[in-house]
Amino acid sequence: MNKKFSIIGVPMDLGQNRRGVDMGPSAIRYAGVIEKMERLQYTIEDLGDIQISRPTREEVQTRDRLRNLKEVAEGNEALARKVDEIISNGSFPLVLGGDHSISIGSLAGISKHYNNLGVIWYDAHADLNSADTSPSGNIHGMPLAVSLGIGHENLINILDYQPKIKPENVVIVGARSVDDGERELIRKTGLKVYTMHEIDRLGMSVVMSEIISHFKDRVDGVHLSLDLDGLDPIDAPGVGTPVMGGLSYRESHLAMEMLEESNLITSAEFVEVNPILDEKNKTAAIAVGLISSLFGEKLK
Ligand code: 6HN
Ligand code: MN
Ligand code: MN
Ligand code: MN
Repeated sequence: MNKKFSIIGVPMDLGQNRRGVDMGPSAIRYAGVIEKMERLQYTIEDLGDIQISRPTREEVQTRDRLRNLKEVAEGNEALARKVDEIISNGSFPLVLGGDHSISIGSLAGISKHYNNLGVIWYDAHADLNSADTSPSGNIHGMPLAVSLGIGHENLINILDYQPKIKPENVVIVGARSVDDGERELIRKTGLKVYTMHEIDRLGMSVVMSEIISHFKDRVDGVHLSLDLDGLDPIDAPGVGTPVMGGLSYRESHLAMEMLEESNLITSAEFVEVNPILDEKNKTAAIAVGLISSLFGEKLK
């Protein structure tokens, strides 16, 4: 794996309506992400945070089916340019969120560098909504659809190309809260989804083996988009949209270790850590634990 890492924080909370997730990058830094990575002997640079502008009061009052569209689009444009630059410099982008709307910018910046980018979407949700199907108007429920080229033009056209990814290159892991419109899109596109049901039946080890062989020799890079709400709220309580019956810390840890061994991952993001809703920064600490496993921390 690439030995040079660039951390970029995205204090974005405008893709949903609970404040606090903008402090996610600080919480993950405070939980020791840099020190951990340095102990793993990586060269690591912290590029600080992308600046996110706040909506005016008038904008907040007139918000509609796409809450804070303007600010979310602008923030993602800036993130996309930064991630693009990181990869051009030969470094591995590690993006810290922020709500999941930031995947729009991450994938825009990353996918430019690949012909066939694979994506692992580790999440309780499918994030496949658009303005017409969304039950909430929250853009953090839309980034996977946007990256497939479905959604508002200001979001799908970031960095002036689309779509960013192809449906056959996407795998969702941990889904247990999927809206009707999302289900229809999954059926239409044939997108690969491992729901909790399949993970319970097969076990995480088999699921990850299948995903790894699905991607091997088919893609030229794999982005891991890990939403901490993919984990069970007992393990990861500090998230804005918790759903019971999720993946355990141990299963997630195993998944990261298997991905590390596969050598497939070329970029990653950890999103939706909300320290205001957390218990003593536990969810940020779990994010750091998973990041360490993904980058090769071994017990012996
Ligand atoms: N996330 N499907 C719901 C919505 O509002 O579209 C929840 C989305 C959650 C998004 O956790 O990143
Ligand atoms: Mn998500
Ligand atoms: Mn989620
Ligand atoms: Mn381990």
